[in-house]
Amino acid sequence: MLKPQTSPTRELVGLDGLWKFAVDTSVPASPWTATLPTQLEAAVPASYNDLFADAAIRDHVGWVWYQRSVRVPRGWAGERVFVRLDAATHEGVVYVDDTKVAEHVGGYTPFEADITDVVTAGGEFRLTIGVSNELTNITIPPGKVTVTDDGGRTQDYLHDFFNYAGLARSVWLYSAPAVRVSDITITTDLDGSTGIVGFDIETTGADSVNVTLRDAAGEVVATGDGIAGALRVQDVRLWQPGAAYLYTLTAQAIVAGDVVDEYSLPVGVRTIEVRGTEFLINGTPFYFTGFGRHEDSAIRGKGHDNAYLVHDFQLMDWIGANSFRTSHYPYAEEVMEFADRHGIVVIDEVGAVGLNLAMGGGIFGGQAAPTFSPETINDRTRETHAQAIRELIARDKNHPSVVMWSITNEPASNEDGAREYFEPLVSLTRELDPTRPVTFVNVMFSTFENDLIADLFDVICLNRYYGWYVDSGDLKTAERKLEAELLGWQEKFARPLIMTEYGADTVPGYHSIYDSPFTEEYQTSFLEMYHRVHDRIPAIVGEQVWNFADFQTKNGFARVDGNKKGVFTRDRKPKAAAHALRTRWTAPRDAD
Ligand code: BDP
Repeated sequence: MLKPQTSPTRELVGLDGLWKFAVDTSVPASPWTATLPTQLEAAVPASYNDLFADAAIRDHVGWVWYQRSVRVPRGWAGERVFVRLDAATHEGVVYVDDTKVAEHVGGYTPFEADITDVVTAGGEFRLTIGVSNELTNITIPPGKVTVTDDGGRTQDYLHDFFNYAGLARSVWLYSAPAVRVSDITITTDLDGSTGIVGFDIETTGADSVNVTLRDAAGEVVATGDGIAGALRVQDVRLWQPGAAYLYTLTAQAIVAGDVVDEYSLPVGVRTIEVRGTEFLINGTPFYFTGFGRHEDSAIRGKGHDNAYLVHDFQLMDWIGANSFRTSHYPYAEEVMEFADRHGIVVIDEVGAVGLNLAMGGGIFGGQAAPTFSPETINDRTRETHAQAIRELIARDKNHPSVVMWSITNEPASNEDGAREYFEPLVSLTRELDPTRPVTFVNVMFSTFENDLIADLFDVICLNRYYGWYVDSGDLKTAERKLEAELLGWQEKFARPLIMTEYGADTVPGYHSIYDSPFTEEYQTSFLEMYHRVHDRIPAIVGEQVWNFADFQTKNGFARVDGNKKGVFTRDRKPKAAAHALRTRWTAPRDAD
C-alpha cells in the first residue's frame, strides 16, 4: 500500500492537530452523524489515554469519537480524493458527514477511503472517526472484555504493554488522478558489481508505465517501461547497515502518450541470505546489535513524535545499535523510512503478541485454558492474523531496512495446535514475500525439546530471562543454564539464532555492591553474563536487549509504573548499562 505523497500529479493535506473528542458510553456504539457534543479536544497523533485527567477515559473500554471539519482544496476538481489513516488502534470507522466511508480492523496498519463522490472541491465536510480499543480472542493482539458486577466493562490482555488506543499516527487528505499508480513492489539483487532492481507496478488502467531510477545526486542511472521488469545499475552503490545509500525510483502512469500520474519511492539495493548458521547482508555475515523497542512516551502513549524519532535513533547510534525489532507491532511508517535513510536494520514484527494463555496462569499458578481451541485462539484468530501479515507486508515490502519478518512474539509454540495454527501463516508470509527470511520469537518455556514450530522458520529468535524470572539474583546458575539451552538449540536446528530479548528491570539510581535485582549494577552484570555466553555460541548472530527504554504497562501489581527493563529511562536518560553496552557495541567485532 503506497504512502500518500506530493508529486507533480498528487497533493497532500495533513489533518493532524486538535480534534473534538468524546468517549462513547452507549453500547453498542451508535454511528456519530452530528456535531460531537463535547468540550474535549484530543491531539492527533497521540493515544488518547493519558491526555486527560480522567481515569474513566484512560480505562474506557469501547468506542471513542474524533471529529473535525476539513476543506477540500478547490484545485482538486476532477481529481480523486482520499482520506487516509496511518493507524486507528484497534478498530476504526470513518464518516464523511453522515456517510460511512471506511471500516478497518487492526490497530497498526493504514487504511484509506476514496471519498470523491461525497465531497466537493472547495467545499467543507465533517470528518468523524470512531476508534475502538476492544480486544477479543479473535483480534490481533487478543484480549478479553469482562462485564463487571456493576455493569461496567474492563479489559484484560496478555501482552506486557499498556493498551494505548486512538489515532496515534497521522491522518491525511490527498488527491490522486483517476488513472494512477496504485502499487509498486521492488526487489533487489546483485550480479557482480551490477545492481538489479526488479519492479512490479499496478495501475488503475494506465496504457503503459515509464520507470526511471536516479542516484542520490539525481542522475538517471537506468530506465525501463512496462508494468514489470528489471533495471540494471552498473557499479551499484549498496545499501549497507550503517551506511545507507538510496536511489529513487519514479513510476509514471501513461494514458494516450501523456503522463497522468507520477509516484516516487526510495530504493536501497541490498541482498539478504541465510546460509547455515549465518545471516548475510550483501554477502557479509551480519551480527545484530540493538533492542526490542516500543512506541511509547509520556503523555502521547503510542503517539508518533518526530522529536522522539530523531532522538531515539541518535541514542541508538551513540550506543552502537545497528538494528531493532518492531516489538510487538508495526511501527509508524516514518520510523521505517528513517531506518532506510540511516542504515538501521529492522526485524519487522506483526502485532501477534499474547497468543499464549499459559502466561495468564500468573504467579498464583492458575490453570490456563489451552491456547489453541475453538473457544480461545482459533481459526478466526488465524484469519485476522493472516490479514495483519498481509497488511504489514503490503505496507513495508519496499523498505531496504527490513531484513526479516517476525510473524509472532512468544506464542504457545509448545502447545497442541501450534503447528496447525502457524504452518499456513509461514507459507502465506513466504508467498507474499519470497525475498526475506521469516522468523518467530520463541518464549522461554518453549524449549528446543518441546517447541513444535521452530523448524518452520529460517531464523530462530529467542527471548530468555535466566537471571531474572528464573534464577533471579543468581547469575552463575543463570549462565550455566543459558549456555546449556543455547547449545541445545544450536545443535538441533543448525540455523541462525538471535537473542531478541534479555533484560532486567532496573530502577535508575538504585545501587548495591551485591547482585541485587533492580540495581543499575545488576542490569549491567546481567547483560554482561549474556554477552559472555553469546560469544561462546557460534549460531548466535545477534543480541537485542529488552528494552530500549522503560515503557508503560497495564495496571496491576506486577509492575511499578511500567516495565523498567529499559537501558534508557522513559524520558531517555541512560542507566549505567547503557555505557557498558556502548563499550561492547562500538568496539570492532572479531571476525567470526
Ligand atoms: C517478554 C515479552 C515482553 C515483556 C518482557 C518482560 O515478550 O513483551 O515486556 O517479557 O517481561 O515475555 O519484560
